Amino acid sequence: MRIVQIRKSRLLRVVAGVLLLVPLIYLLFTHEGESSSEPKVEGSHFESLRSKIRKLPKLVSELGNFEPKKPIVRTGPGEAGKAHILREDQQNDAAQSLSEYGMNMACSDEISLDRTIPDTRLPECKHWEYPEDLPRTSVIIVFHNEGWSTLMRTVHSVINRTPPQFLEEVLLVDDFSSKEDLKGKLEDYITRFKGKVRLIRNKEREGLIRTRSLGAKEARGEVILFLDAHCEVNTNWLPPLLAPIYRDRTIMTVPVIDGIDHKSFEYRPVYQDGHHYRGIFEWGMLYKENEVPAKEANRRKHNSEPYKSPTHAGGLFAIDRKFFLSLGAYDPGLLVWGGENFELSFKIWQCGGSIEWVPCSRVGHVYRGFMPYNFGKLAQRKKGPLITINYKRVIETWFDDKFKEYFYTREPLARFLDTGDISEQLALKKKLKCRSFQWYMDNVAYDVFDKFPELPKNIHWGELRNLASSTCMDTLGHGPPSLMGMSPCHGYGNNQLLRLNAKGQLGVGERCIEADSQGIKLVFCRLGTVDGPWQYDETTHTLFHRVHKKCVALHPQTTHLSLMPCDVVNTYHQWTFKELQPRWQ
Ligand code: UD2
Ligand code: MN
Repeated sequence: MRIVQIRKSRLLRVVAGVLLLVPLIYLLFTHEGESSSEPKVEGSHFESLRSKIRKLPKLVSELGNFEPKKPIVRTGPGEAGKAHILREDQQNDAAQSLSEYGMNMACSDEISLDRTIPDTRLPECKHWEYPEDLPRTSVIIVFHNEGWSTLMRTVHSVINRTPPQFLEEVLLVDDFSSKEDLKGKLEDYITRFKGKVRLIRNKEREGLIRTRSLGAKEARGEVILFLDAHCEVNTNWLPPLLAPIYRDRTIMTVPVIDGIDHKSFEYRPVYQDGHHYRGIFEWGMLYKENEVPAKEANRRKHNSEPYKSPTHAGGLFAIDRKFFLSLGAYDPGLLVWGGENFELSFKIWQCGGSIEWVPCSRVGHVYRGFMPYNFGKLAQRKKGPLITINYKRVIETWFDDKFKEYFYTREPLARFLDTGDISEQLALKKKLKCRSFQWYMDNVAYDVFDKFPELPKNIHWGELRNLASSTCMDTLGHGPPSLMGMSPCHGYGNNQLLRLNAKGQLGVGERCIEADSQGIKLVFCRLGTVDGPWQYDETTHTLFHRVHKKCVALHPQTTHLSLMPCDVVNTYHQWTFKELQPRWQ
């Protein structure tokens, strides 16, 4: 229904435009390409940022106008994006650097900063012709104690694979790194780029979120484009990201991310060939991806065209600088790391913009094994897990009450967290006349419910204590699939925080507890359902499995759990839920 309405109103506007600007008919009807965007919010604050007269990209039979004329062939370690395997006698250095940086810097250091990588795009991508007058761009790279060669390979790849007329600058923003080689040596090194690469430094640790906002303010380009400090941009990556923004300044664009192995630096796609994914979330605000729904995929004429996405992973995207700043950049109350991707996504969509993922733009990113840095002083000032505080700030600002409840159902302890003052965020939302979260769910993120349905309330939550042993059921820190175990009840934390919902699902974090002949197991929850087999009886204190018709029992003198024929007077079959207190109070 809504789509039809939108199309109609668009048609009216096009007709009006044609009458007023007859010479533009030629442009409107001779340029095949990205299907034009639907108006997001009628009469929105940002209407003036949309252009109806721009040239659109066009699919041509010859090579596209910004394609390299012939491929560069090089030989050496890691060339063509191949894995580079170190010798036995280098393994100590490799292990040491892996623990310091979360990636194998000993390996990266042996690979050329100008190495070649495979072109992972759909073949069709080589045949798009883009406007010649795209906006100039500041590529902003914020970093905190990153490895030298990965940081510089990011810069080299941008310089090597970007049409210079669109590259205003590469802006490096140092978030108070302490590593020696990121000091004077870095300043000397970038002089070779003759002013194209600029470096600014924070006077204290700000975290990546504030550092990006600072970079945006400092940038000189019309468009700003963020990259993590361990990326390699792929062939002809920039024009496809700029084309939608050029047409409509309220579109934020996101490249498709390839993986660079953190141990071998092999470059490889993470998505199955030809399949398109987009960013969504689950109700605990963990970032998830979903295959693009047919409704969205079919809206386009060509499979290599951009498609709309509810959200994005966070690291890599392009946006009109003034548009970003008019949205208040990132909420300055978000600390260090996490949740900013949702804040920006909700804000963009609800306040009249949109997000498009661009299959013809590919950028490699090193996914680290673990986070090598701590959160510094900023984290110590805050009580409670900082990332969850960020999530709470975001949902308290952008969710409607009904949706806030889903978050608190999934993260019961978050209710106790102090988000700080969000009145300025709420004022901005009002000022920009932003739409409700319900609107966003209905029109943009409609596929979230397919995977993560509305959450029924928790009937019980907290630690699950066995009456015989007085110990608690515990994930023991293992991931799924694994057996649940028992350990001393510690009254806080996530490993013992269980939730039994009104439909019988027993959850721990984003995971679920099920049972089979081997025992009581931690498993991946079945997507698309919030139902489960469990029933807790408050008088007998038993936890009953409705399918197997048995009860959860602890084996005496062990930590082994299994389903047994129910014995309501046996304390090994008896359990109590007790709500937890947050550790930070
Ligand atoms: C992902 C995003 C990342 C960011 C984060 C959530 C991708 C590929 N990456 O985590 O960009 O959105 O989710 O917030 O989508 N940094 C600082 N100061 C700090 C900490 C980090 O400048 O205090 C820099 C860091 O050097 C890097 C960038 O911020 O260049 C992102 O950090 P990350 O690579 O550790 O984050 P990642 O990829 O795990
Ligand atoms: Mn990263």
